[in-house]
Amino acid sequence: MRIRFALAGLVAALVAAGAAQAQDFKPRIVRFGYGLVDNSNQGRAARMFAQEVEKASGGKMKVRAIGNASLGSDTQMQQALIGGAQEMMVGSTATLVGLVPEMAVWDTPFLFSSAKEADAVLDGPVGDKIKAKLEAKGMVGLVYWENGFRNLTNSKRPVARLEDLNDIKLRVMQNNVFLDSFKALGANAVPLPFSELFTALETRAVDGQENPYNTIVSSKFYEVQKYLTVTNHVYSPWIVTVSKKWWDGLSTAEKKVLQDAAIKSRDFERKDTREEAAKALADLKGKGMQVNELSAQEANRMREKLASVNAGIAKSVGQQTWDEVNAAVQQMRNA
Ligand code: TK8
Repeated sequence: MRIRFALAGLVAALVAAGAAQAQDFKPRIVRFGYGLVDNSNQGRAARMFAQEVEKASGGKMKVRAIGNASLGSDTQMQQALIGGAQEMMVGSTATLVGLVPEMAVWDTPFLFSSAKEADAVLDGPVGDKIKAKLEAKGMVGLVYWENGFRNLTNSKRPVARLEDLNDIKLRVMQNNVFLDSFKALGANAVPLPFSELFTALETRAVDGQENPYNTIVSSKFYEVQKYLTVTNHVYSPWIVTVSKKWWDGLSTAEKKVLQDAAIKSRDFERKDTREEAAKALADLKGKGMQVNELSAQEANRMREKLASVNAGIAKSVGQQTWDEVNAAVQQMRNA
């Protein structure tokens, strides 16, 4: 009799535990969109994130990593997140500037001089503060991933001097900092979504573009771009975001699974990106790209021209944000 009671109690406890778990995790499909091809640093990290979420939720949350901008360009996916039609994405912070002006601070030319500085500032208090501004716009920012230091490619000529940019029609991201920066350098800058870039280069609607080595490799830009100039003119972050409409309906346990997996994916993505970038230049040369570095003198001329956009960035992000970010960079440099 006693044993029977004990057993009944145990069963009841197990049922209760099961019910609690079932309440914590509902079966969910999470569409996670991104712009690059499946075989890219973005794709690899998206799949890693998907595995982590599935494992940590006991198979209840299934993340569908959907690349190639199949769900839309960065800005289209943002709108889908805001409206609640898509759950998650990763994309450039540069395309969020229209929603959160402070994001433009990450587009400041030569802001970071190393990945270590970028990690510390993006993952630190000011990075969090800017990320948190997305909530009022209908998105929740989880983590920053690395897109990386950007370099210039084109199909016209090697860019060795600033003047070589003069009649180059250059695709830039859809944001005023990039537009102003390349206008300041003398290029004919044209904003275009990334999803239209390969075709635009192939048909010569534009002559050039700028992106990290990894993307020049994964998007096969080497097939349509002959010249690569090592400029490292800006470090671009990516940011993993969630639809706030959808997020608000999740349990605490579900939110934690996404947050923890996002941090794991960030660490994985940065390591993977850096390893790939370290060998990408040799890859690109092997594919026939002609690579040149800028002389110290030309690099300085470029820096001086680009510094002219800083005042405009400070104004649009607000002096306080500008100062906080620059102080955080300085602190890293002095450490
Ligand atoms: C991918 C873009 C890309 C970015 C660009 O969707 O647009 O050039 O560097 O990574 O976000």
